[in-house]
Amino acid sequence: MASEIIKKIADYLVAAEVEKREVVKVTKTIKPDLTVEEAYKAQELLVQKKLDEGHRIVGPKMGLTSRAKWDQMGVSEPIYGYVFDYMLIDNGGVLPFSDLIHPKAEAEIAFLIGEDIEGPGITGAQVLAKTEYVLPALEIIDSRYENFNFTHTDVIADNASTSRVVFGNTLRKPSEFELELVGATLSINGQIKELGAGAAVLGHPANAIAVLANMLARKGEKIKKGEIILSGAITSALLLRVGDFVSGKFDGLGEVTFSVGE
Ligand code: OOG
Ligand code: MG
Repeated sequence: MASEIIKKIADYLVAAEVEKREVVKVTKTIKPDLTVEEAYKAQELLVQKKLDEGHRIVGPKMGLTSRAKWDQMGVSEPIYGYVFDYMLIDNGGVLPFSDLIHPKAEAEIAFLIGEDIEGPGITGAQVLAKTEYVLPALEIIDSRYENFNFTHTDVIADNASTSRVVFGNTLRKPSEFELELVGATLSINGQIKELGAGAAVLGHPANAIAVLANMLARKGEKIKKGEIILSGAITSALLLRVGDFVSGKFDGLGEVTFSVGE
């Protein structure tokens, strides 16, 4: 049974998301000594609340897996969270700004998993062997904390800032690529703002999925066939404004776009 304080943290963060309201971080308000284990417990409760409301999990996601993100956020430890079906936006679609708090966009490579992956001891090569397809994605993160100001455990409890995802339409077999060499650009209104390559993500994006499998194993869980998993942002995230047209281009994987509406 989760303690009252862990329940309070989950309720605090769900309310912030639903009410589209930024809140002061948990380690400043509810529990200054929040541990990693307690933070994932709070995240689990938050995920369960969404499942109870009838939402479905698309897959787990990895975050904070590149130096660009570590430098931007001041937290340099990979984390995971969960993407739900209500978070999906069609490629080329519109993100209503008023649905969110202070959204930022990130370019990521996603993995469609072909076979269960159960840690511990999983390597990037094993992940690739069990990956059906890779596809490009833009993640829209929206920390529930004011100014995206958080510690490692705060952001874990907040479901790793997960908010919306746009998947691209190009699915390719991972064996057709050297994914670490796939170049990516992130543009707003036709101007390239960030650029990088797959290798920015722990040397190879498959390594991020391996880390995930090994983290889940500590709780007796595994990556499941059919899940679509984000491997984490290649570059730092860009703050969005109403009217922005956002494009991520990935060498060999095409383009993913969305517009920011009111
Ligand atoms: C945490 C989420 C990070 C990524 O791809 O690194 C993330 C944050 O920066 O708010 O999704
Ligand atoms: Mg991300």
